[in-house]
Amino acid sequence: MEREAGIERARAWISEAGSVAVLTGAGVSAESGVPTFRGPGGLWREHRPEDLATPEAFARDPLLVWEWYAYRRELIAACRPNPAHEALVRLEKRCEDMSLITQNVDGLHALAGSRRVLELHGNLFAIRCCNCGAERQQREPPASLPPRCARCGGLERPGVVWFGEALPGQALESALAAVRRAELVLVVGTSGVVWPAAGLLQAAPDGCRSVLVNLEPTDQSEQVDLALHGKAGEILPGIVAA
Ligand code: BV8
Ligand code: ZN
Repeated sequence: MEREAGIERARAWISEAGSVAVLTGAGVSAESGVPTFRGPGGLWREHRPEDLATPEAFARDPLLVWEWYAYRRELIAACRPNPAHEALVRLEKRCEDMSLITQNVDGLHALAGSRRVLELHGNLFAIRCCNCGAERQQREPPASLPPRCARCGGLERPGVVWFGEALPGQALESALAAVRRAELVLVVGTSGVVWPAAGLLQAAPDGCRSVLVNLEPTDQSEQVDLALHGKAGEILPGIVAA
């Protein structure tokens, strides 16, 4: 289908749906300057995730892992929401029941003004004590690396979900419930390879329509009713227009 016709169809489906679940990945923030993980220039091209984004890596070398996160925190602190994030804010305002489920740790949905965001993989600006569990939000760089807990002196870690770790239970349950009651699921800017987030689309009920927005086809393109290829920052403003 021609792109304009696809956008038109998605726009009609969205305006008919009472309940919408949106699943986002790194591609939604690409136009803000946040590097994606697996594409050209993706973060995993230079670093193996198993070297840096696992509890084992952190146990082995907390300073190395923290240096990588400090670099990403600094890069992302300078990034601003783009028209894709902004379109999803408008959709939330208009839609009776919308859930924004994100794998992103950059916080840009909230910064854009989305009120209800389910962060499945945590947040880059959260810092949690490995010893007492105290968690804080801090955008400024830690004074020294690796940071230590002000309460108990324990080693602190980034408040993100690493490979092999369970996702935050409440966020995952709410995400699953949102997809199960959705009349439309919109999947934006994710390669769809990281579980359990990648499995959420399959929880959509019979009769639920599904739309995918991505620069290129992914494994999930086959699973949706409509796949739109192009930049999220160009396509989303079109499909949520009143
Ligand atoms: C768990 C946070 C169990 C930290 C991240 C083998 C088979 C199946 C599963 C597994 C397996 N081996 C292991 C697993 C499980 C594993 C997994 O899925 N591995 C995969 C890789 C095989 N999953 C886990 O370990 C999860 N936990 O299973 O726990 C458990 C249960 C109970 C008790 C204990 C344990 C935890 C996964 C969390 C991993 N954390 N990061 C950090 O950021 O440092 S994952 C990382 O990938 C990112 O955070 C991101 O959220 C996630 C997904 O990536 P995407 O967002 O999709 O990004 P990607 O770069 O891949 O794609 C970007 C897309 O955008 C592309 O398609 C591109 O075309 C598109 N794009 C680019 N520009 C644009 C665009 N689209 C539109 N517009 C544009 N402008
Ligand atoms: Zn502590």
